[in-house]
Amino acid sequence: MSDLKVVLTTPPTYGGVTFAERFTTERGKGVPNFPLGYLMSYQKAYGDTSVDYKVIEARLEGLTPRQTLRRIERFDPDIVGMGLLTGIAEDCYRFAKLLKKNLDATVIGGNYHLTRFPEEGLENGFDIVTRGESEIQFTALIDAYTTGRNLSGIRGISYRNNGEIVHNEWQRPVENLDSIPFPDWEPCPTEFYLFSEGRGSMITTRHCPNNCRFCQPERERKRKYRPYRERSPGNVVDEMEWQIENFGVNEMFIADDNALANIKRVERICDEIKERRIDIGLYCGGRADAICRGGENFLRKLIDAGLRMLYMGVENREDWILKRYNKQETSEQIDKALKLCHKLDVPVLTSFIIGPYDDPFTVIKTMARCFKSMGVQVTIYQPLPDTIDFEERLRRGEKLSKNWSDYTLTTCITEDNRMSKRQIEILHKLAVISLNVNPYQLIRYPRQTFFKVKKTVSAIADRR
Ligand code: B12
Ligand code: SF4
Repeated sequence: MSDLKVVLTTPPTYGGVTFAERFTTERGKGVPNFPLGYLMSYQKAYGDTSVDYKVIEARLEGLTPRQTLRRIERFDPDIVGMGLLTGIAEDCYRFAKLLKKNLDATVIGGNYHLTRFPEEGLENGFDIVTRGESEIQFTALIDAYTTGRNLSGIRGISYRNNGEIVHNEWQRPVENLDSIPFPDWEPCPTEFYLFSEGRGSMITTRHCPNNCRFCQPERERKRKYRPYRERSPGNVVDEMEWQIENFGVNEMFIADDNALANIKRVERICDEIKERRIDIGLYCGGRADAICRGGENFLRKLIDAGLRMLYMGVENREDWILKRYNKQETSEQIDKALKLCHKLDVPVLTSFIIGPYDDPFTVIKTMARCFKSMGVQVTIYQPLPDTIDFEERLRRGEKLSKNWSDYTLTTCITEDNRMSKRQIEILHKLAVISLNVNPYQLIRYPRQTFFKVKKTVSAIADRR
């Protein structure tokens, strides 16, 4: 028994929530924090069961840095952990330094941004950084803390030893996803999560078999820490039942990168839902090529299992631009998939990128393709750290912004554009407004359009 106390938190904001965050939360409720839920459930299953956890959702709860600090102080933790996506990295660093100044606790950081820039974390308030998926190394760290074991044997972490930064060997992530227990939501402020309104969410696969240049890391890093893996259909449907029983959910948002990648597996999930007579509305993302491969029967099967909406990355109307992104699907496939969804009355939420290869005509053509969607998410192309494109640009000597707050997909940071940065940003705003409040949507999806207008207005008003 250790009686170790651990706080896991999102960083408080130092300047208003980002534009992107406004869109991903609804009426103050957000998608549950999968990484934190999984870190805790795995640690409890395979390590010391007496660890006392508290999760603070500083951003969702609207806490200031001082308020967050006071909450953490009251809990008097031995360890504080934070995950860093690039867009919120600056906030994380400021808060980690505040923690170090005020608390006698070990500050651990993880997630995408620190996987690429572990040194940066160690220079900005973090004592230890975990790289890649971290269930195994997090459990080992807790174990080391309670037993006094040396950090040198723990793979997948970076830390300082006598002032020198040490990067231990990579840790391969958990191979069998079914061996990870369902995320632990007990220590979380669940009233801020969507499932408090009956809307569940889950992750059924990790990562993606495709290799879009703006999304995936180069082959070697992908092999080491981001291989595509799937949970078994039985395990997925077990979690659906668990969420229904424990949180009373009646909708399920499948937050995978590429949920329909393996058609046979998805069909088995649908069969299992039917066999167990589960009545649930399903919302998930899927690529057009999967819809085309599966065809009408596949889509009907999904609808029969409860599909209420599909989220599809359309990206662009031009084949040559899709090729540059290495999207590995054609404009014809995207058209065909959208038509099929339309024919079977499946609302589609599309997303597309305005990027360096676009001119006003390619943007208008892509917008036309998305016109009949239930909603459209438009982002500006950014080479996010660790992606194939980011690394290639760095190698070419391109000066990429190191102001991480720019990386929220709403500003233009690339230099090799066919349009000016200003034109791209103006087109982006026009596209967001015109596509999300168009006459077609107002008639076909009046309720959703109302909420979207509300969100768009408050996101624009709150933009930093
Ligand atoms: C689900 C998801 C979301 C959800 C919910 C996220 C949530 N609450 O957890 C929603 C839809 C809200 C979302 C929003 C956004 N997302 Co998102 N999202 C994902 C997605 C598809 C899955 C994430 C996930 O849960 N994976 C499963 C968990 C178990 O794995 P994990 O997140 O990697 O966590 C592990 C490790 O990273 C590490 N770790 C993570 N946190 C911590 C903390 C500590 C203390 C430790 C020790 C370790 C650790 O251990 C975890 C367990 O193994 C990923 C893509 C992906 N394949 O991961 C993109 C991804 C994370 N999102 C991304 C982006 C850009 C965004 C948005 C900015 C997009 C937008 N324009 O709206 C917003 C911003 C959100 C924000 N607050 O900043 C990028 C991040 C890139 C980057 N470098 O930061 C990703 C990688 C997609 C991509 N390739 O572009 N997202
Ligand atoms: S953009 Fe979508 S399809 Fe492409 S690699 Fe990322 S998750 Fe996979």
